[in-house]
Amino acid sequence: MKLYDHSVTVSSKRLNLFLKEIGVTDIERVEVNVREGGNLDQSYQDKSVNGKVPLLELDDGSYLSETVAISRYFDEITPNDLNLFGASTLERAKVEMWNRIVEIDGIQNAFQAFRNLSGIYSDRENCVEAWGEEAKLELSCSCLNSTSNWVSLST
Ligand SMILES: N[C@@H](CCC(=O)N[C@@H](CS)C(=O)NCC(=O)O)C(=O)O
Repeated sequence: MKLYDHSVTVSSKRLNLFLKEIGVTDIERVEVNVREGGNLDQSYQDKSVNGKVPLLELDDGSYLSETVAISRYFDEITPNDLNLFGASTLERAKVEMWNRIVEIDGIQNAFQAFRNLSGIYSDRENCVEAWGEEAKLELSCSCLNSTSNWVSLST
């Protein structure tokens, strides 16, 4: 197996935190500098359905994209009793609920605010300042900013 990632990015950090937690340390890695366009060339695009990092290359030559999908894969092939995706029907449903809220209301808005306001990917997309401002506002108004929700997230 080979993991393509760019360690400074949020999605790679998110996956690497998960891997560290379940004790996966000995995986071959390829650093793809997405900020310099390392993910834009055809050979990378051919491997990845969304053209982003992280990306896992499996031993049979197939590929898996998306942080949560890759985390789930490692969780199932790595013996551990942490049950980070939940141990019961209700726990698994709650993990799924929070994952979707964090991704849709949190990470997506944070990404759009960062990308559109900083212009970091202006080599590959139109950066729209108003979109960045709106995403920043959405993030600050989202249910993720409620202290009581943080308490239930951690329990
Ligand atoms: N939903 C995807 C998001 C992946 C993603 O957006 N990765 C960013 C880095 S955080 C990336 O590769 N950006 C390069 C680009 O958009 O060209 C996941 O969780 O894996």
